[in-house]
This record gives sequence, C-alpha cells and structure tokens, in this order.
Amino acid sequence: MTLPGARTVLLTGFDPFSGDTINPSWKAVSRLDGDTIGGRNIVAVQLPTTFGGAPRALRAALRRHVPELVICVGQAGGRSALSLERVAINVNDARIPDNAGAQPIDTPVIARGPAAYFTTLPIKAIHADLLAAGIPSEISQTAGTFVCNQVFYVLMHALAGTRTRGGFVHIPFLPEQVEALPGTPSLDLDMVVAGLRVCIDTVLRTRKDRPIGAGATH
Ligand code: PCA
Repeated sequence: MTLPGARTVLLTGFDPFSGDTINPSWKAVSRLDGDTIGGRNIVAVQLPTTFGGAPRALRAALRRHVPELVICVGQAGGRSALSLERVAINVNDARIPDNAGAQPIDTPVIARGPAAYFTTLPIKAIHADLLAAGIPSEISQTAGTFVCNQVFYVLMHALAGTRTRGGFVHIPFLPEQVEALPGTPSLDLDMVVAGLRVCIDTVLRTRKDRPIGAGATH
C-alpha cells in the first residue's frame, strides 16, 4: 500500500547480463515495490546492464521520484553475503561486454569527476543490524569496475551536495543460478529481501554511522 504524500525510497536493480536469464537484484527490489517501510513509499526501478543506458535510466528515476534515500542493488556472483559497498571509483574497465556489446577499458565514469565517492549510507550500522537479524553481511571495499560501479558513481555524483543519501549493495547468486556451479555460494531471495528491508530501516533510523570495525587487510 502506498501512503499518499509520503516520501520515497528508490531501489534499483538490473536486468540479467552475461548470458544469465535472471538477475536477483531485480527479483529482490521488485518484491519491495509498492511497500512502505518506516512510513516511506518504496519504488523499484530496473536499470539496463549497459554503460550507455544505466546512467540515463538512473537520472530519469531520480528526477521522477525525488527520493529521500536511494539504494542501488546489483548481482555479484561468487560473493556469499549482502555486500555493503563503501566506495565508487571513477573508472570503467569492463572484463565482459555489457548487454549492448560495449566494453570500455579505463575510461572515466564522469570526465573530470573526483577519483571516488564514499557511500552516504551508514554501512557499519547496517552491517551490525544484518548480522543481528541472522543475514550474512560484509563491508566491501570495491564495487568492481563494471556497470554496477558506474551506476554507484553516477548516483553519488548526482546526490553530492544534496540531503539525499545513497549507496550500493551487491548480492550473491540465487540458489537456482548455482545448480551447475558446485561450491559457488548463493543466498535465498527471501533472505535478500529481508536484508534489504533491514538496510532501509536502519538508514532511516541512523543519522550518524556507528564506529564498528569491519575493515580488511587486503
Ligand atoms: N551486476 C553487474 C552489473 C549488473 C549487475 O547486476 C556488476 O556488478 O557490475
């Protein structure tokens, strides 16, 4: 149920890429479309997994929904937890072609933009709340150099200097994607959706992040 006049939380997910037929990021965020969390309306928008199309679609969604909070979500096959991204970097370096066949190598996301942007989500508080809820979570120091990092960078560039908070969460494969990939981790869709609810709820309740150690030595 949408609340008339309530503020909006924008979630984005991607279409399938790299020959896959599903993308868990869209499956998860579309489940939350139309829900209310913390008195906010949740809107889910799908972005194409293309360097050319994703920034345009994201900017259009920001203009249309004027959100208070934005969480972009993408698949990170091989990871085993909700992966809370700390930093977006100003480089595209595609290991595989995107869905339009583009494969940029060492190009800036935004010419003359800063080298990087930090998330403005309280990722340590989210991490603690996810673990307390029994949902696997990790802090990630890199969102890669493919379309997800690009979208994360474009998001933070668009939000810079505004009061709207935003960030990026990578999620594992779903169990059905790893049936033929023994040893590859996966996470149930229900668990991912529950985790995204925790992310939103924690952001809305947290102004200043908690100083919880969750760094990496490499
Ligand atoms: N994951 C890719 C792009 C789309 C997606 O879901 C990435 O991590 O860049």
